[in-house]
Amino acid sequence: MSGTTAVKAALQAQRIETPSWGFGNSGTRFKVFAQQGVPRDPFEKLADAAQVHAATGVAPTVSLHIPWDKVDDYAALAAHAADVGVRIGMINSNTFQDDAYRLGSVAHPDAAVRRRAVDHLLECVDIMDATGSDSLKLWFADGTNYPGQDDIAARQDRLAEALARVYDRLGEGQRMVLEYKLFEPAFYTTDVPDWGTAYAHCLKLGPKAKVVVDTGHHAPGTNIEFIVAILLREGRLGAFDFNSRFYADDDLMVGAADPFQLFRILHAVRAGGGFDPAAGVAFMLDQCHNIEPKIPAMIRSVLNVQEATAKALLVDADALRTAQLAGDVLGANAVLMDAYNTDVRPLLAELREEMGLDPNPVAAYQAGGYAEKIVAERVGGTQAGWGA
Ligand code: PSV
Ligand code: MN
Ligand code: MN
Repeated sequence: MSGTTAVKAALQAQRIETPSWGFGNSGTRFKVFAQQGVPRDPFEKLADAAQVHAATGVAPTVSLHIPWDKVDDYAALAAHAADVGVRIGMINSNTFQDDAYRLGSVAHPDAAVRRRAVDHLLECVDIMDATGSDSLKLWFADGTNYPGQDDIAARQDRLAEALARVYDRLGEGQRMVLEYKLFEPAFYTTDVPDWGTAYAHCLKLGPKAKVVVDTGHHAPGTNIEFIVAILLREGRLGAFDFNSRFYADDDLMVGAADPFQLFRILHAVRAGGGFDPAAGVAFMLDQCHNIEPKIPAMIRSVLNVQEATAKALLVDADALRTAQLAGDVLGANAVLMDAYNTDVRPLLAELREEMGLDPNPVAAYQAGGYAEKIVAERVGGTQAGWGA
């Protein structure tokens, strides 16, 4: 296989999962700007996600968020997904929107609240069984706002106990992925604030527990590619939640704020063997588009991941290794920059044509009439759950 053919094959094999909540109305805590034509139920969210897959050919799975995507019949939802051309991906739990969770969920001081949270997580595993999903994605809003509010270590004990109960419930072929976030909604301590805490819990749990790196969940200046390299090396990188941030958890389109950072991250993925399906790394988008049209923004995000992936795949690994081993600092850096500065859009356009797709997925979507159809058909779309 020539170099270009191998790069194209890897790009064609890459899968990028979209989030159901990225298709509903969303906003900040100041305002939700409702958009016309947004989905009214989980079935319509899947239909919109299918448009992203139809345009890009690499986004065949959709993450659900429970209870935002609660339905009576999950088998019917999975069947509908298949009808529109996608599959159900990860099941995201939600232990942050009930009044009971004011002081946390799985780390709450009250055992009754912890039980309620664990019951929800177990219900999510039931939904995995019913939909055929293989991954439970956990993000906890747990933490404290004031020094002394609760015991830091005791909260870790409660968290570990809850995670162990859910881990034990996982079936054959199922896994859990644990996401960390530096801060927010808690401001003093967060119970899973960083990759080290997530990794420590995963290590204790066992091989079916892995870490999620949400690119928006770090302090400014954090070297995310270093974290990626370490987690891959330890076999504990479970998934990415891709998005961009300028200040906090802004959830903007991935690759919009810092395309070079995205490239560096994906270079670390490649260097650590993370594009090999056997590594089990899921590439997902976790974004909410508040002011821009949602489906084209999701398509654009998929393209941004593809462009950064293509550049990472174009890094001349042999030349890089030679320069590194020779201590050629400038030469090694130049190998990386050459790849980053390559315009990969023609290569991707060519690949799409080979896949029977339009070379310009955003334009193809816009010309397809779907946006006009949903505006006409759907009245009263629901909010994704954020920023009310
Ligand atoms: C909250 O920060 C968050 O954005 C996390 O990144 C989760 O993955 C997502 O919400 C969905 O629960
Ligand atoms: Mn996330
Ligand atoms: Mn987030």
